[in-house]
Amino acid sequence: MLTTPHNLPTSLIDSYQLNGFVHIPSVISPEEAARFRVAALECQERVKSLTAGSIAEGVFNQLLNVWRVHPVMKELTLHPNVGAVAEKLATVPLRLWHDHLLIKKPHNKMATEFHQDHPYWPLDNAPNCLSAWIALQDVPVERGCMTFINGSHRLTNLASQDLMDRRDIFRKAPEFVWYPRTTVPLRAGDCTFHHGYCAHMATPNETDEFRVAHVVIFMDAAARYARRADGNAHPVSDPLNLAAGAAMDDEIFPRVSC
Ligand SMILES: O=C(O)CCC(=O)C(=O)O
Repeated sequence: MLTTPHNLPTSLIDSYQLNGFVHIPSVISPEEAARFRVAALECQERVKSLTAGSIAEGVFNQLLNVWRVHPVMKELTLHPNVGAVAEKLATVPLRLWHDHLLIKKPHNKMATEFHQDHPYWPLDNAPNCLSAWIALQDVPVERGCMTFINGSHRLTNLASQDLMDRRDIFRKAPEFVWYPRTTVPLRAGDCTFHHGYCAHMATPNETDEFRVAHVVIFMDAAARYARRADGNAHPVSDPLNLAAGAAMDDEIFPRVSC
C-alpha cells in the first residue's frame, strides 16, 4: 500500500519536524520505481550535457532539471503523491524548486560528505524547503543511502559546506559531532524527505549496480529570489536573470497543489 497524505501517521510528521528528516515507505510503487529507473539511466546516456557544472565531480553524476527534458522523468518530478506528502510534512504550500537525478556509479568509493542544502540556494522567504530523495531501486547502506544528523536543521546560519570535504561541516558547526546520526536504507519506491538545513551525507556505492536516486526539491510557494550569500552562481536560477526579491515563476517552478 502506498503512503499518502491520507494515511501518513502523525508520528512521522512529528518525527520530520523534530529531526529534520523522515523515512516514508512506498511513496511510489516498486513497479513505478523500476520504470523510472529505466528512464533515469536513459537520461544519463542521452542528456550528458546536463551533468555539466556538477558540484561534486566524481561523487555522483548530477542531472539537473530532467523534468524539463524527459517526459517520463517529468511524471516522477510532478508525481502528485510525492508533492502531496511533501506539503503534509512542510505544513505550508509548496512549489517545485528543481529536481536532480543523482546517479552513483558501481564501485564508486566516494561518499557524498555531510552538508546542508539550503546555503547553496538563492532563496528568501523560504524556511520550509525540503527534498524528496526517491530510491529507484533498493538502496542498502552498501549502495549509497543517506545518513542524517538528527536535529541539525535548527542551525540555519552556517556558510555553505564542501560536500567533498569530510570535516568541513564539523569545523563550521563543532557541536554536530555530538548529535545523533541516523542511516536510512531504503527499498525501491521508498523516500526520505529532508529539510533544507538538515545535514546529510550518502555512503559510497560498493555494489555492481548504479545507485539511482531522483531528488525532487520543494520550496515555499511564497519564496523569493535572493542572491546567494557566498555570491556564487546557481545553475537553475541564474540563467533566468531574476531581480533580487522577484517572485518565482509558476511555469518553471510549478505549485504543488494547483
Ligand atoms: O545522494 C547523494 O549522494 C547525496 C544526496 C544529497 O546530497 C541531497 O539529496 O541533497
